[in-house]
Amino acid sequence: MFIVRLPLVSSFETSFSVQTNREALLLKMASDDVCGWGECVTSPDPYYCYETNATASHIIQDFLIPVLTAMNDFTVETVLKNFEQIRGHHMAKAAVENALLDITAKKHDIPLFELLGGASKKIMSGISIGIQERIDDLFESIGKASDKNYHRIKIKIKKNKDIEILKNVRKAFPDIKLMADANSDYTLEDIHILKGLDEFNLMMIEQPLNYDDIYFHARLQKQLETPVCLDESIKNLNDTKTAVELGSCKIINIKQGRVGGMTKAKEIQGYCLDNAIQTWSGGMLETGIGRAFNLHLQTLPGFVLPGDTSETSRYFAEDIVDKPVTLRPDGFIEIPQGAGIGVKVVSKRLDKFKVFHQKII
Ligand code: OSB
Ligand code: MG
Repeated sequence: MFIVRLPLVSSFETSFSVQTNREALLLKMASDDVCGWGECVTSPDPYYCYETNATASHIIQDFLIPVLTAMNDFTVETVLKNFEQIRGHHMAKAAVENALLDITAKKHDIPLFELLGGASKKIMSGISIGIQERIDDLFESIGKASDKNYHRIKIKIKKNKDIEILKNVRKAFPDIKLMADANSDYTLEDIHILKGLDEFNLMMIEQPLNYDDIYFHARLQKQLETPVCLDESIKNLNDTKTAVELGSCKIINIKQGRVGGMTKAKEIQGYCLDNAIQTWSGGMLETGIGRAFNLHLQTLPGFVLPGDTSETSRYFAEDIVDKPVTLRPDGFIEIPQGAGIGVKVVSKRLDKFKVFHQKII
């Protein structure tokens, strides 16, 4: 288990925090001579969800790894079955599942997307731009992203940094594919503000209401033309079914790291596909390891919308893996080549950015 701290090229402000670096918990697992990597999407703080690097480290060491060591023989499916005894902690589970999948694909000498049953294809790009102090800085970031042909641009909003800003952005960029992410900053009492979003032709409004709410989002969606997209509220397939049955959203942001890993994410996208809910792959400012998983995930058929997958240089001056993710001139991203996740951890850079290292078994 490693924790690395990578400085972000620019600070990232949301309605819940300002991040200046990405402190990522990484897992390295070995089986025979094959080595796999997983990334946990937790942060040091519980501001996006209750899991943190410390809780994930505890759950991984004291509960998840002991599940593995108690099994003589296992597959990813049987491991996930045995993980069910441990409630919640989806981010911790995803990190372990990710490493096991990387190993499995490498043992078969196939790319991860093939193991998942995805199609070999180029992946759409998207960028998530944090709340800016000055509107000129926001315009500059949007202009740059638009010039690079990002397939859609998401801006973070919060109360009092919403309608006026979106009005100005739409005036300056009438044609871009645009959406807004509120990270739970509103309640139904703010319906007058949220209804105001309808005039900006947004692809969607992401997670407007409380982080664990599904019911009130359904009341909201009935009153909005703008599609509601759920992020924080969806932790598993059951939440997805609840949201679909209640009509809480038209779109779901599937972060594999948030829902317990690639296998669970695949189940959710399959259910959404059958129920006419569009999905896309979200991001958590992952290092190149987590980003590679997110890229492979998007080869599955449900991922019809561009996700939060940007090029490496949008996040870090130097990442711990090679090759970095880059955008093609048409804005698409290639799936990393090679067995497993297809990116290689550069040990010199791991050493450079490492703030913690512990051997578990
Ligand atoms: O709500 O989607 C979010 C980053 C950290 C925590 C939550 C979110 C985000 C992002 C960034 O929007 C997505 C990315 O580019 O990785
Ligand atoms: Mg979000």
